[in-house]
Amino acid sequence: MRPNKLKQLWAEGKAATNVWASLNAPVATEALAHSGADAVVVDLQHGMIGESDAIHMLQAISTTDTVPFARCPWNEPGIIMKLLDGGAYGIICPMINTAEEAARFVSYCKYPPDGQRSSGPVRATMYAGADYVANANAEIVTLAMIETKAGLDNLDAICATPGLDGVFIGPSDLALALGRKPGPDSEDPVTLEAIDRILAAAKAAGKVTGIFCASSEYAQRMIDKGMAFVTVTNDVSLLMKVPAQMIAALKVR
Ligand code: 3PY
Ligand code: MG
Repeated sequence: MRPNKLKQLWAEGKAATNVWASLNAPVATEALAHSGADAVVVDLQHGMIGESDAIHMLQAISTTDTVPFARCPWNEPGIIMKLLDGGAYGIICPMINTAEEAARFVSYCKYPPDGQRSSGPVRATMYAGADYVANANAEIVTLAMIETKAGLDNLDAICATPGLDGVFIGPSDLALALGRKPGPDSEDPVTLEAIDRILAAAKAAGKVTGIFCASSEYAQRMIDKGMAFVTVTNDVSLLMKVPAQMIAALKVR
């Protein structure tokens, strides 16, 4: 099976980067996959992306060595298993509140006896190799998002989930859960304290931590703290920010 580059990087204690794809535009996804990021995350939770869009986007990513990742819309087995069958090498699951939810999430990503994933890796086998089913449990990355009050309360139990590779911080939902202003790259002390708490709990459990960021400066700060997986930007903000800056720089009228 094609090895999962993220697992290799993390085993060496190295951090990995990702860019986030929210638009149902496979050629744009392909461009993101050529950015040099270690992974591209196809976001089916908040992205404008349906199931078949996601498969086309995973195909676009796999024209490169960039690792194809997806965020599922919810902790639901049907879509998680279809994304894996479509060649996703990692799943980020939003809004994990309890250890029981985390265990269910992991079970959807792993074939028996480790989980309850159903066998039918139609495209995954083309991407990964004929020995996919035998090795997928070890190669597929599972990340549970910690971004709710319950998730914070149950942090240690979630981090202890067998087979879970790590946690991923959604700073906007996390801030909302704490009664703070939502948004990436937060400087709010209460949100930052929660981010540190999540990182420490995951580290104590031997798990990696990732976080959604919106700039390389903030992503670097998070890597320096010990984060293993950082988002640096997403397609929508790239499309909105750069033309806006260029137009603002002109003296048109
Ligand atoms: C959040 O910030 O809540 C996220 O889920 C990142 O997309
Ligand atoms: Mg979120």
